[in-house]
Amino acid sequence: MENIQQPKRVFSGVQPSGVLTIGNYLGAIKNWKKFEADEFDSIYCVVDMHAITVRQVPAELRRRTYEILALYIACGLDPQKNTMFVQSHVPAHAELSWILNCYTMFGELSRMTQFKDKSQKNASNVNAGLFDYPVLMASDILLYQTAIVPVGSDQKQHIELARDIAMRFNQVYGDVFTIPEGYMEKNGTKIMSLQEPTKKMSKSDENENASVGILDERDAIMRKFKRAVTDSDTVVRFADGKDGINNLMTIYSCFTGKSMSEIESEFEGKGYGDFKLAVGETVADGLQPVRERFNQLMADKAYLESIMKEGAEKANYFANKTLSKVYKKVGFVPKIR
Ligand code: AQP
Repeated sequence: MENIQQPKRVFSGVQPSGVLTIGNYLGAIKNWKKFEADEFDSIYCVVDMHAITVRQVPAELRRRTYEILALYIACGLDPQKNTMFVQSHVPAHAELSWILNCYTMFGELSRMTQFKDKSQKNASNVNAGLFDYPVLMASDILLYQTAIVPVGSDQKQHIELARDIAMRFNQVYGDVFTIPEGYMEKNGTKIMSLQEPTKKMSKSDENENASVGILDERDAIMRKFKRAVTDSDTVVRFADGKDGINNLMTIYSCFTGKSMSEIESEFEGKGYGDFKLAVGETVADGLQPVRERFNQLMADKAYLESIMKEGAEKANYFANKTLSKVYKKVGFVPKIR
Protein backbone atom coordinates (compact mmCIF):
# COMPACT_ATOMS: atom_id res chain seq x y z
CA MET A 1 0.00 0.00 0.00
CA GLU A 2 1.18 3.51 -0.80
CA ASN A 3 2.68 5.27 2.21
CA ILE A 4 0.69 8.50 2.56
CA GLN A 5 2.60 11.04 4.64
CA GLN A 6 0.66 13.19 7.09
CA PRO A 7 1.25 16.91 6.52
CA LYS A 8 3.53 18.45 9.14
CA ARG A 9 1.74 20.68 11.60
CA VAL A 10 3.03 24.27 11.79
CA PHE A 11 2.02 26.59 14.64
CA SER A 12 2.92 30.17 15.53
CA GLY A 13 1.38 33.30 16.99
CA VAL A 14 1.74 36.98 17.74
CA GLN A 15 0.64 38.93 20.82
CA PRO A 16 -1.82 41.79 20.28
CA SER A 17 0.34 43.86 22.63
CA GLY A 18 1.07 46.77 20.32
CA VAL A 19 1.40 47.83 16.73
CA LEU A 20 3.34 45.15 14.86
CA THR A 21 6.85 46.09 13.82
CA ILE A 22 8.94 45.10 10.84
CA GLY A 23 10.71 42.85 13.39
CA ASN A 24 7.53 40.81 13.85
CA TYR A 25 7.04 40.89 10.07
CA LEU A 26 10.54 39.83 8.98
CA GLY A 27 11.21 37.48 11.91
CA ALA A 28 7.84 35.77 11.80
CA ILE A 29 4.75 36.51 9.64
CA LYS A 30 6.50 37.05 6.28
CA ASN A 31 8.03 33.58 6.55
CA TRP A 32 4.77 31.77 7.20
CA LYS A 33 3.63 31.91 3.57
CA LYS A 34 6.00 29.10 2.57
CA PHE A 35 4.14 26.71 4.87
CA GLU A 36 1.06 26.93 2.66
CA ALA A 37 2.55 24.10 0.58
CA ASP A 38 0.70 20.78 0.68
CA GLU A 39 3.19 19.10 2.98
CA PHE A 40 2.23 21.40 5.86
CA ASP A 41 -0.90 22.09 7.87
CA SER A 42 -0.58 25.53 9.45
CA ILE A 43 -2.28 27.10 12.42
CA TYR A 44 -1.74 30.74 13.41
CA CYS A 45 -3.05 32.17 16.63
CA VAL A 46 -3.54 35.69 17.96
CA VAL A 47 -2.22 35.11 21.48
CA ASP A 48 -4.35 37.50 23.52
CA MET A 49 -3.88 35.50 26.73
CA HIS A 50 -0.13 36.09 26.50
CA ALA A 51 -0.69 39.81 25.97
CA ILE A 52 -2.32 40.33 29.38
CA THR A 53 0.89 39.33 31.18
CA VAL A 54 1.57 43.05 30.69
CA ARG A 55 -1.27 45.51 31.47
CA GLN A 56 -3.42 46.25 28.44
CA VAL A 57 -6.22 48.75 27.89
CA PRO A 58 -9.22 46.41 27.24
CA ALA A 59 -10.65 48.36 24.27
CA GLU A 60 -7.21 48.50 22.65
CA LEU A 61 -6.58 44.82 23.22
CA ARG A 62 -9.88 44.02 21.51
CA ARG A 63 -9.09 46.28 18.54
CA ARG A 64 -5.57 44.92 18.18
CA THR A 65 -6.84 41.36 18.21
CA TYR A 66 -8.84 42.15 15.05
CA GLU A 67 -5.87 44.04 13.65
CA ILE A 68 -3.45 41.16 14.03
CA LEU A 69 -5.83 38.77 12.34
CA ALA A 70 -6.27 41.29 9.52
CA LEU A 71 -2.49 41.64 9.30
CA TYR A 72 -1.98 37.89 8.97
CA ILE A 73 -4.17 38.02 5.88
CA ALA A 74 -2.80 41.34 4.62
CA CYS A 75 0.73 39.90 4.82
CA GLY A 76 -0.36 37.21 2.37
CA LEU A 77 -1.73 34.30 4.38
CA ASP A 78 -4.66 32.63 2.66
CA PRO A 79 -7.51 31.91 5.12
CA GLN A 80 -8.49 28.91 2.97
CA LYS A 81 -5.07 27.33 3.47
CA ASN A 82 -4.34 28.25 7.08
CA THR A 83 -6.30 28.00 10.30
CA MET A 84 -6.36 31.36 12.10
CA PHE A 85 -7.95 31.92 15.48
CA VAL A 86 -7.86 33.81 18.77
CA GLN A 87 -6.23 32.03 21.70
CA SER A 88 -8.93 32.85 24.30
CA HIS A 89 -11.53 31.22 22.02
CA VAL A 90 -9.96 27.82 22.70
CA PRO A 91 -10.14 27.03 26.46
CA ALA A 92 -7.80 24.04 26.08
CA HIS A 93 -4.80 26.43 26.03
CA ALA A 94 -5.44 27.44 29.64
CA GLU A 95 -6.42 23.91 30.64
CA LEU A 96 -3.29 22.25 29.27
CA SER A 97 -1.23 25.05 30.70
CA TRP A 98 -2.28 24.09 34.23
CA ILE A 99 -1.30 20.47 33.67
CA LEU A 100 2.05 21.41 32.16
CA ASN A 101 2.75 23.76 35.09
CA CYS A 102 2.97 20.62 37.16
CA TYR A 103 5.67 19.27 34.82
CA THR A 104 7.78 22.44 34.65
CA MET A 105 10.36 23.34 37.23
CA PHE A 106 10.55 26.69 39.01
CA GLY A 107 14.29 26.80 38.22
CA GLU A 108 13.64 26.36 34.49
CA LEU A 109 11.25 29.31 34.38
CA SER A 110 13.61 31.44 36.46
CA ARG A 111 16.26 31.09 33.76
CA MET A 112 14.12 32.52 30.94
CA THR A 113 15.75 35.69 29.64
CA GLN A 114 12.46 37.15 28.39
CA PHE A 115 11.07 36.93 31.94
CA LYS A 116 14.13 38.72 33.27
CA ASP A 117 13.88 41.44 30.58
CA LYS A 118 10.15 41.93 30.91
CA SER A 119 10.22 41.98 34.71
CA GLN A 120 12.78 44.75 34.53
CA LYS A 121 10.64 46.68 32.05
CA ASN A 122 7.47 46.16 34.12
CA ALA A 123 8.93 46.29 37.61
CA SER A 124 5.61 47.33 39.19
CA ASN A 125 3.75 44.32 37.75
CA VAL A 126 5.92 41.20 37.89
CA ASN A 127 2.91 38.88 37.97
CA ALA A 128 2.76 35.08 38.01
CA GLY A 129 1.49 35.09 34.40
CA LEU A 130 4.66 36.78 33.20
CA PHE A 131 6.69 34.08 34.95
CA ASP A 132 4.47 31.33 33.58
CA TYR A 133 4.32 32.70 30.00
CA PRO A 134 6.59 29.95 28.57
CA VAL A 135 4.31 27.19 29.91
CA LEU A 136 1.30 28.72 28.17
CA MET A 137 3.43 28.95 25.04
CA ALA A 138 4.41 25.28 25.40
CA SER A 139 0.70 24.45 25.67
CA ASP A 140 -0.10 26.48 22.54
CA ILE A 141 2.45 24.46 20.61
CA LEU A 142 1.93 20.99 22.08
CA LEU A 143 -1.89 21.02 21.88
CA TYR A 144 -1.70 20.84 18.09
CA GLN A 145 1.00 18.13 17.88
CA THR A 146 3.12 20.80 16.23
CA ALA A 147 6.27 19.78 14.36
CA ILE A 148 7.49 23.22 13.25
CA VAL A 149 7.32 26.59 15.06
CA PRO A 150 8.47 29.49 12.84
CA VAL A 151 9.61 32.31 15.15
CA GLY A 152 12.24 35.01 15.62
CA SER A 153 15.39 34.10 17.53
CA ASP A 154 14.16 35.76 20.75
CA GLN A 155 11.79 32.78 21.14
CA LYS A 156 14.49 30.11 20.87
CA GLN A 157 14.76 29.57 24.63
CA HIS A 158 10.99 29.17 24.97
CA ILE A 159 10.90 26.57 22.20
CA GLU A 160 13.71 24.65 23.93
CA LEU A 161 11.65 24.65 27.11
CA ALA A 162 8.53 23.44 25.25
CA ARG A 163 10.63 20.55 23.90
CA ASP A 164 11.94 19.71 27.37
CA ILE A 165 8.44 19.72 28.87
CA ALA A 166 7.13 17.51 26.06
CA MET A 167 9.98 15.03 26.43
CA ARG A 168 9.55 14.92 30.20
CA PHE A 169 5.82 14.23 29.84
CA ASN A 170 6.36 11.62 27.12
CA GLN A 171 8.95 9.85 29.23
CA VAL A 172 6.37 9.28 31.95
CA TYR A 173 3.25 8.62 29.85
CA GLY A 174 4.41 7.41 26.43
CA ASP A 175 4.16 9.24 23.11
CA VAL A 176 1.59 11.92 23.92
CA PHE A 177 3.21 15.01 22.35
CA THR A 178 5.05 15.55 19.09
CA ILE A 179 8.43 17.12 19.87
CA PRO A 180 8.41 20.52 18.12
CA GLU A 181 11.31 22.22 16.37
CA GLY A 182 11.83 25.95 16.04
CA TYR A 183 12.23 27.28 12.52
CA MET A 184 14.26 30.42 11.88
CA GLU A 185 15.30 32.03 8.63
CA LYS A 186 18.99 32.78 8.06
CA ASN A 187 18.30 36.51 7.88
CA GLY A 188 16.02 38.81 9.88
CA THR A 189 15.44 36.60 12.91
CA LYS A 190 16.44 39.47 15.17
CA ILE A 191 15.77 42.96 13.85
CA MET A 192 17.27 45.52 16.19
CA SER A 193 15.99 48.84 17.52
CA LEU A 194 16.77 51.79 15.22
CA GLN A 195 17.72 53.88 18.23
CA GLU A 196 19.64 51.29 20.29
CA PRO A 197 20.86 48.76 17.73
CA THR A 198 22.16 46.34 20.37
CA LYS A 199 18.58 45.89 21.60
CA LYS A 200 15.78 43.96 19.87
CA MET A 201 13.13 46.00 18.02
CA SER A 202 9.96 45.62 20.12
CA LYS A 203 6.38 46.66 19.52
CA SER A 204 6.10 47.81 23.13
CA ASP A 205 9.15 50.13 22.96
CA GLU A 206 8.11 53.54 24.24
CA ASN A 207 10.49 55.38 21.92
CA GLU A 208 8.51 55.60 18.69
CA ASN A 209 11.65 56.19 16.61
CA ALA A 210 13.06 52.85 17.77
CA SER A 211 10.69 50.71 15.72
CA VAL A 212 9.01 50.81 12.31
CA GLY A 213 5.41 49.63 12.35
CA ILE A 214 4.10 47.47 9.51
CA LEU A 215 1.29 50.02 9.18
CA ASP A 216 3.39 53.17 9.44
CA GLU A 217 2.81 55.81 6.76
CA ARG A 218 5.58 56.41 4.21
CA ASP A 219 6.57 59.73 5.82
CA ALA A 220 6.99 58.16 9.23
CA ILE A 221 9.03 55.29 7.78
CA MET A 222 11.35 57.69 5.94
CA ARG A 223 11.76 59.85 9.04
CA LYS A 224 12.56 56.91 11.32
CA PHE A 225 15.21 55.51 8.97
CA LYS A 226 16.72 58.95 8.52
CA ARG A 227 17.10 59.21 12.31
CA ALA A 228 18.42 55.66 12.74
CA VAL A 229 21.53 55.48 14.90
CA THR A 230 24.63 54.42 12.93
CA ASP A 231 28.35 55.00 13.64
CA SER A 232 31.15 57.46 12.93
CA ASP A 233 32.43 55.44 9.93
CA THR A 234 31.02 56.36 6.50
CA VAL A 235 31.26 53.10 4.59
CA VAL A 236 28.24 50.82 4.12
CA ARG A 237 29.67 47.44 5.06
CA PHE A 238 28.67 44.57 7.33
CA ALA A 239 31.20 44.30 10.15
CA ASP A 240 31.62 43.79 13.89
CA GLY A 241 30.88 46.90 15.90
CA LYS A 242 28.70 48.46 13.17
CA ASP A 243 25.45 47.35 14.81
CA GLY A 244 23.28 50.13 13.38
CA ILE A 245 24.49 49.66 9.80
CA ASN A 246 24.39 45.86 10.12
CA ASN A 247 20.76 46.15 11.17
CA LEU A 248 19.84 48.47 8.28
CA MET A 249 21.65 46.16 5.84
CA THR A 250 19.73 43.18 7.25
CA ILE A 251 16.41 44.98 6.80
CA TYR A 252 17.35 46.03 3.26
CA SER A 253 18.46 42.50 2.46
CA CYS A 254 15.18 40.99 3.75
CA PHE A 255 13.10 43.36 1.60
CA THR A 256 15.21 43.12 -1.59
CA GLY A 257 16.65 39.60 -1.39
CA LYS A 258 20.13 41.07 -1.97
CA SER A 259 23.16 39.62 -0.20
CA MET A 260 25.36 41.72 2.08
CA SER A 261 28.16 41.90 -0.51
CA GLU A 262 25.68 43.02 -3.21
CA ILE A 263 24.51 45.76 -0.87
CA GLU A 264 28.09 46.80 -0.14
CA SER A 265 28.79 47.11 -3.89
CA GLU A 266 25.54 49.00 -4.52
CA PHE A 267 26.48 51.67 -1.97
CA GLU A 268 30.20 51.87 -2.66
CA GLY A 269 31.26 55.52 -2.70
CA LYS A 270 27.90 56.63 -1.27
CA GLY A 271 27.33 57.87 2.26
CA TYR A 272 24.97 56.76 5.04
CA GLY A 273 22.42 59.42 4.00
CA ASP A 274 21.87 57.79 0.58
CA PHE A 275 21.76 54.35 2.12
CA LYS A 276 19.18 55.29 4.75
CA LEU A 277 17.02 56.89 2.07
CA ALA A 278 17.14 53.71 -0.02
CA VAL A 279 16.28 51.50 2.97
CA GLY A 280 13.35 53.77 3.87
CA GLU A 281 11.98 53.78 0.33
CA THR A 282 12.33 50.04 -0.08
CA VAL A 283 10.57 49.32 3.21
CA ALA A 284 7.79 51.83 2.48
CA ASP A 285 7.26 50.32 -1.02
CA GLY A 286 7.30 46.78 0.37
CA LEU A 287 4.75 47.53 3.07
CA GLN A 288 2.36 49.62 0.97
CA PRO A 289 0.31 46.68 -0.40
CA VAL A 290 0.10 45.23 3.12
CA ARG A 291 -1.28 48.52 4.45
CA GLU A 292 -3.82 48.81 1.65
CA ARG A 293 -5.09 45.27 2.10
CA PHE A 294 -5.17 45.75 5.88
CA ASN A 295 -7.42 48.81 5.54
CA GLN A 296 -9.86 46.89 3.34
CA LEU A 297 -9.97 43.99 5.80
CA MET A 298 -10.49 46.19 8.85
CA ALA A 299 -13.51 47.72 7.14
CA ASP A 300 -15.13 44.27 7.02
CA LYS A 301 -15.39 43.12 10.62
CA ALA A 302 -17.97 40.47 9.77
CA TYR A 303 -15.48 38.78 7.45
CA LEU A 304 -12.77 38.79 10.15
CA GLU A 305 -15.27 37.36 12.65
CA SER A 306 -16.20 34.57 10.26
CA ILE A 307 -12.52 33.60 10.05
CA MET A 308 -12.16 33.74 13.85
CA LYS A 309 -15.22 31.56 14.26
CA GLU A 310 -14.22 28.94 11.73
CA GLY A 311 -10.64 28.95 13.01
CA ALA A 312 -11.74 28.47 16.62
CA GLU A 313 -14.00 25.55 15.66
CA LYS A 314 -11.14 23.74 13.94
CA ALA A 315 -8.63 24.62 16.65
CA ASN A 316 -11.00 23.46 19.42
CA TYR A 317 -11.40 20.14 17.68
CA PHE A 318 -7.65 19.48 17.39
CA ALA A 319 -6.85 20.87 20.83
CA ASN A 320 -9.52 18.87 22.65
CA LYS A 321 -8.23 15.65 21.13
CA THR A 322 -4.82 16.23 22.70
CA LEU A 323 -6.28 17.53 25.96
CA SER A 324 -8.50 14.42 26.42
CA LYS A 325 -5.49 12.21 25.90
CA VAL A 326 -3.50 14.19 28.48
CA TYR A 327 -6.36 14.10 31.02
CA LYS A 328 -6.62 10.35 30.62
CA LYS A 329 -2.88 9.84 30.97
CA VAL A 330 -2.58 11.85 34.19
CA GLY A 331 -5.50 9.95 35.73
CA PHE A 332 -8.47 12.33 35.59
CA VAL A 333 -11.88 10.63 35.54
CA PRO A 334 -13.55 11.29 32.16
CA LYS A 335 -16.58 13.60 32.23
CA ILE A 336 -19.77 11.67 32.93
CA ARG A 337 -22.11 12.32 29.98
N1 AQP B 1 12.90 42.31 16.57
C1 AQP B 1 12.48 41.16 16.10
N2 AQP B 1 13.12 40.57 15.05
C2 AQP B 1 12.68 39.39 14.54
N3 AQP B 1 11.59 38.74 15.03
C3 AQP B 1 10.93 39.28 16.06
N4 AQP B 1 9.83 38.90 16.74
C4 AQP B 1 9.56 39.82 17.69
N5 AQP B 1 10.46 40.82 17.64
C5 AQP B 1 11.32 40.51 16.64
C6 AQP B 1 9.05 37.69 16.46
O1 AQP B 1 7.71 38.07 16.24
C7 AQP B 1 6.85 37.01 16.69
C8 AQP B 1 5.76 37.53 17.55
O2 AQP B 1 6.29 38.10 18.72
P1 AQP B 1 5.36 38.25 19.98
O3 AQP B 1 4.26 39.16 19.69
O4 AQP B 1 4.94 36.93 20.46
O5 AQP B 1 6.24 38.84 21.13
P2 AQP B 1 7.69 39.29 21.26
O6 AQP B 1 8.65 38.31 20.74
O7 AQP B 1 7.85 39.69 22.71
O8 AQP B 1 7.67 40.57 20.31
P3 AQP B 1 7.78 42.07 20.68
O9 AQP B 1 7.57 42.86 19.45
O10 AQP B 1 9.06 42.32 21.43
O11 AQP B 1 6.54 42.29 21.63
P4 AQP B 1 6.44 42.93 23.04
O12 AQP B 1 7.09 44.29 22.89
O13 AQP B 1 4.99 43.01 23.34
O14 AQP B 1 7.19 42.05 23.98
C9 AQP B 1 7.75 35.99 17.39
O15 AQP B 1 7.99 34.91 16.51
C10 AQP B 1 9.00 36.76 17.66
O16 AQP B 1 10.13 35.91 17.71
